[in-house]
Amino acid sequence: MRLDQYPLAPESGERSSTGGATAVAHPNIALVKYWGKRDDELILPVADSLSMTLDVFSTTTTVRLDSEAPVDRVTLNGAPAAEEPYRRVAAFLDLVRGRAGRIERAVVDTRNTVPTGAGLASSASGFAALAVAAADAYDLPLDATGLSRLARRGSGSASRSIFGGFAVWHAGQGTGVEGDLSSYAEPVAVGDLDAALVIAIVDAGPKAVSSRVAMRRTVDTSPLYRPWVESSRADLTEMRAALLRGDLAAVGEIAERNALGMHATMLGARPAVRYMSPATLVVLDAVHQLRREGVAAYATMDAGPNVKVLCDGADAPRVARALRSGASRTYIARRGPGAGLRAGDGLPAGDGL
Ligand code: 2P0
Repeated sequence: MRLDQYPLAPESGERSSTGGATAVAHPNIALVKYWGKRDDELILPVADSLSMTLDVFSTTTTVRLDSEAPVDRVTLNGAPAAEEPYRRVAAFLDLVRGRAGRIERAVVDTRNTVPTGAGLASSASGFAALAVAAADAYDLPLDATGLSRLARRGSGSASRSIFGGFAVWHAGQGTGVEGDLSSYAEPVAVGDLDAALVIAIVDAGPKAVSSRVAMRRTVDTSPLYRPWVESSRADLTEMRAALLRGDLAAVGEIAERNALGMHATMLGARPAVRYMSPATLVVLDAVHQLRREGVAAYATMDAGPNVKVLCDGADAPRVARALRSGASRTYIARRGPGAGLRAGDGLPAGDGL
């Protein structure tokens, strides 16, 4: 038994003297899902969730302070950010400035390596990288827990991308300050496990309903929501035990039923939200066929039609081949590192990156 081998986020104790910082973070895939908030403003979830941080599709974000600038400037992959992402990044910077007692505006440059049009969300890696870079640039001293709480305010799932390997995001208790202080992620102890996630892209188009809107509608209108939350709490307890045992089959079974249950809550919403497409079901059938052939492969899906298949690292190439019946592209991901500062630009180095 060990805590995960990957480094925690660095404490942002190393100060940059240049008024800027660059950070790198990776996306994570939840094996026990976050679906539903009890507080939209503070991004406090209804239940705990648990994820694996990936070693692919990193986000690199640079935050430079500009004391002359009247407003923040934000570029995404080299182009000015659209209105909605700009608003979210500027609101996040306001939060950091408020905590740090600073007023300078920032120039934010974010680059995602997730393939363009792959239909994979980048808000987890995006806000984890922004939290680490902005905290350093504004001299806000935060440990890994503080960075996780801060990243949570940008996007809930970003709280988990502060950590490498497997991480649990605690829902915490209460609302207001009590809720804010008690809701953060931390690493999960795992046994001997060579887990891979094969990412099957079935549809690269933009989603019809954002996960934020779908989540709220599900909590407010789906009669299936509360029962899923109850079963998800039990899934989390069982998942932690399965990870500790290094029991990939149990981890996969729990992850698959948790994801299907989450999608059932959305189908029960009024009006229904359906992210699964016919191609999603073709991939799910291929996963069932793999199991019939004796391969331990288990599916999970997020707020979109793409499928991520958990399997042993040694089986990943075979699983990827089998999924191509329904998927246009596949990628193999393994456990990746936590978010951290990047060396270069005269800025201090982050741990392990
Ligand atoms: C998850 N998802 O646990 C779940 C499963 C999608 C399905 O976290 O509103 O972008 O910014 O907190 O983190 C996607 O939601 O939502 C997500 P906000 P977020 O990974």
